[in-house]
Amino acid sequence: MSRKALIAANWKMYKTPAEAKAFVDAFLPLVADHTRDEIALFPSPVLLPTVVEAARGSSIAIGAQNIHFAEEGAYTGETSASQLAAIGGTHTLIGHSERRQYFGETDDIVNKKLHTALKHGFVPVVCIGEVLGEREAGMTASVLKIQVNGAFAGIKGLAAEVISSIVIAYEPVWAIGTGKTATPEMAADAHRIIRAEVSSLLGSDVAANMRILYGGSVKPDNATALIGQEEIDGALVGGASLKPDSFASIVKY
Ligand code: G2H
Repeated sequence: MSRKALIAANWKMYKTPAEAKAFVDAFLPLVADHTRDEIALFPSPVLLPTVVEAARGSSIAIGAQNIHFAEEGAYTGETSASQLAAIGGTHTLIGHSERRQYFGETDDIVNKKLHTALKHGFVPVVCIGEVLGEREAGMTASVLKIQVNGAFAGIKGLAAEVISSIVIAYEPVWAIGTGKTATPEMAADAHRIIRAEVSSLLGSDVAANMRILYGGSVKPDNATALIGQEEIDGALVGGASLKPDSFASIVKY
């Protein structure tokens, strides 16, 4: 089964509009000939119009780091799917561990956001992963299964072409921004667990086609070993995506 890799930059709460534009202007020439993989940038909401405009005409996809599940309403500080679509965003992260840890996002909220994202035709990147204590307690597989089941509740009834847009990002929380990376074998093991759970929930064809990215301290010097794994279909990159040359070298792993 051949799945086109997605290499995605999660800029978190970094960059001004001027810095974001300078990144795109420098980055586009570095990947102009790169067609092997899909590339996406996930900037802060305030940067989205600038980045969409700077990347216009390129094959780079632009997405939000978060959307609200409601269509609109009195949700101070939040961004709706319609607002994202209106400024040209096509992708969204859902349930990043920092959203779960600092903003109280539960599997139920992740599930609601996934339904909203799919309804609006976005490519949703659903983030899951275990914390250090769970890994050390031998709970990695059970945590991942609970997160997959929670995120995908009610998804089975949707049309196949809608389901096929879903991407999962496996991000072991203990490897995020810490410099610690899961070994390629550890990551691949987790991806097999996730794919098996998707298979039992949504069927083997859906599971075989679903892209599962790895995230957590991906850098130019470990990208090849990680993304080169048969089970790993790309990367969600934080710190090492902030500089054009660094992110371009990960794209070209
Ligand atoms: C994990 C990752 C991007 P980093 O959060 O989602 O960040 O590469 O800095 O660990």
